[in-house]
This record gives sequence, C-alpha cells and structure tokens, in this order.
Amino acid sequence: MKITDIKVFVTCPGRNFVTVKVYTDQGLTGVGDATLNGRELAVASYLKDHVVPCLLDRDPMRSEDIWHYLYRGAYWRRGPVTMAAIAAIDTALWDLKAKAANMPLYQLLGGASRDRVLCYTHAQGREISEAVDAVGARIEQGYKAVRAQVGIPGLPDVYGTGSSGVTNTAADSDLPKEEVWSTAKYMPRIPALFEELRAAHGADVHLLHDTHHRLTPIEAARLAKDLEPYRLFWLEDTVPAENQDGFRLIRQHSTTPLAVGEVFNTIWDCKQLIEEQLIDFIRTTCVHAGGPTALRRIMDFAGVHHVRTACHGAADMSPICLGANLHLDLWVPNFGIQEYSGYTDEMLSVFPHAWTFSDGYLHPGDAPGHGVDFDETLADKHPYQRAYLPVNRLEDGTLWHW
Ligand code: GCO
Ligand code: MG
Repeated sequence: MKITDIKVFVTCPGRNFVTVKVYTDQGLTGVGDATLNGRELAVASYLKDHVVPCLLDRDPMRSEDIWHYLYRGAYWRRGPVTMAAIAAIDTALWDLKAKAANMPLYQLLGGASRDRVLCYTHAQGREISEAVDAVGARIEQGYKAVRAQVGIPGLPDVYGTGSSGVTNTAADSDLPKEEVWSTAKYMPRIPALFEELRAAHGADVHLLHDTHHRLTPIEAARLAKDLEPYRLFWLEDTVPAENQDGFRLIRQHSTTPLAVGEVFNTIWDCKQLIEEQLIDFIRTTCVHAGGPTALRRIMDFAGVHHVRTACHGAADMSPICLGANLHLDLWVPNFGIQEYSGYTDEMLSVFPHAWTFSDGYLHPGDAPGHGVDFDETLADKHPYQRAYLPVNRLEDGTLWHW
C-alpha cells in the first residue's frame, strides 16, 4: 500500500479544527487531528509545506518508522507545533492500519481492558450558586465526575467560569482577550465552592478542579491542603510544570490527587513527575503528545509508577482526537478518566463518529479504525476564523501564567 496524497483542512464549525486526511492507492483513507488552539495555521503549514512532500509514496503501514522519520529526522525536536503535526499523521496512520485489519483501533493496541470509559465534563458559574446548579445539571445528565469552576469576586470574567456549555469556542474578537488574575482573591473561593458542592451533591460524585497553572508551589500546597476535606478526584494544573521539581513541594503537604499534562508534548515533559510519583494523573492527549505511537509509551511508563491516564478532551481538540483517545482509554491497563467537555451539533456534523455516551461513560464503538470521519463538504462551509486563548495579567499588569 502507498500514500498517494495527504490533505490538510482548517475548518471552523464554531471553533477552529485542523484535520489531516491520508489517501492510499488501495482506496483506504485515515484521518488525524492537528488542532493547536490559537496556533492552528502554524501546524497546518508545518504539515502542508514541510511534512506532506516527504511522505508521498511511503508505505502507510510503517507508522513507527514514519513517526521517527518525522521526530528524529526533523532535527528540531519536540514542541507543540512539531508534535501536533506528528500526532495528526500518526493518528491517521493508526486509523488506516486498523481499517486495513478491519478492526477497531483498541483491538490493535491489545484489546479492551474494560467495558466502558469513565468520563468527566465541565460545569461552571460566575457565582457559587450557579456552579452548584451547573454541577447538579451534569449529574442529572448521568455524569459521575464533574469539573467545577467558579468566578472570583472582585475580578472580571475568569476563563472557563462563564455560563456552562461547550467551552473553547472561537473567540468573538480576533485578538487575545486580556484577563485579570489575583491569587489572593482566588484562594479562599475554591474551598468555599467545594464545601457548597459537597453539601448540595454529597460524597459520591467525583469533583475536579483546574487551576490553569496560576499558582506557585507553596500556594498550590496550601490550596491542595485546604481542599482535602472535600476529597477531590483531582486538582489540575496547579503550577506551570516546566520545573517538574515544583510538584515535590505540593506533594509534601497534601493528599489531594494531582493531575497535569495537557500542554505536554513528549515524555520528557513529564518523566520526572511520573517516575517520582509527584502526580497521580497524566493528561497527555493524542493530538498534542505525538499520536497513539507516542501516547501509549507515556501511558505504559506512567503505569509502572502508579500514575493513571486522564487524556485531555476539551472542545479544542477535534472529535478525531477524542475518538482516538477513547480507543487508548479502552485498552490502557492504568486508565484513570477521560475528559469530555462535549461538542456542539454543528461541530459533530463535520466529524461523524462511532463513539457513544451513556450514564457517565463513553465507548469508542467497534467501527474499523478510530471510528471518527471527516465531512470535507460540510467542513468547507466553515472557513477559518482567527481566534486565541486569552492572556492573563495580575492586577498590577504583570503578564502571568495561565
Ligand atoms: C481542560 C483545559 C481547558 C483549557 C483548554 C485550552 O482541562 O479542559 O484546561 O480548560 O482551557 O483546553 O485550550
Ligand atoms: Mg486543564
């Protein structure tokens, strides 16, 4: 079998997605997600201008060789753009391989280790009462695990705390929104939120929270300790993790489980965090961590260190990434949880999919491949719209983490 063409599509059915489609001389095709929120065109160009010419006429079954050709052969290794491009090609080749074997992808990985995939979704509100109601609505929809975020008094809108629904849609302005942050105002708010959530919804529902990298290690240790009475499923992205040592301080002070890794793109971003068991869940996902070839290696490395998987699955990864994640989730022995913040019908119309949701669990389906397709005609109706994630400043104007 030979690769005869590779097309790169940028479409915006409510938010931007980058999709790769690989065509072969035997009529089989495979699709991969190359979406990098706010830098989509960089990945599209990396693929179109630099990767595609090198892959034509190659054997698509040699996905391992192609992965190393794109990683080692690029010389300039790692990074979000490079690894999203490699991920998209890799995901498409695994899709193709599974279709050629007439199997769902999870069977090629080693078969199902469970019957269904526990997932969590988002709920938020500007006021604690709104967030409590939003979590209740998610529980009504059958979710067993919910991430709760809330607005901070004295601060204008904080990312991810507006009204519930699909987050990460294309921004209405085409330049990054500037947000304001105060850790001092944030810190007392979150224990108050989870006290209300536990009082309203009891102990059984898994509750999660995401700090989006905004704390220092000692602040994160304080928050994790303050949240212990509410037994969170996890506290996510407390501090930027370039300095993996920082998590040692948090670990020393609290038993609140820690999750990190949605922005990681190779094992090197999390090797110390995993082997020193400084975290409990690794959030690397297909589209940003190099595709199934690389992600299953990170997952297995985590597995020997008591770390469980928790693939990132916000709406800024396309349904192709979610679909591929679900096959890894069904197979991986040390599975933790899958994020599923949901998509609009408009988004899903461009990406016909085999996965199903029922009673708080997902299943990838048994269609050959990863079970997600791409409707080029519909995609063409939604041209790219430049959009960015916000930037974050402290009240004194300091450009801060997020
Ligand atoms: C998550 C993420 C989202 C991010 C988004 C950034 O855990 O789902 O942190 O909340 O904002 O994925 O592109
Ligand atoms: Mg997150």
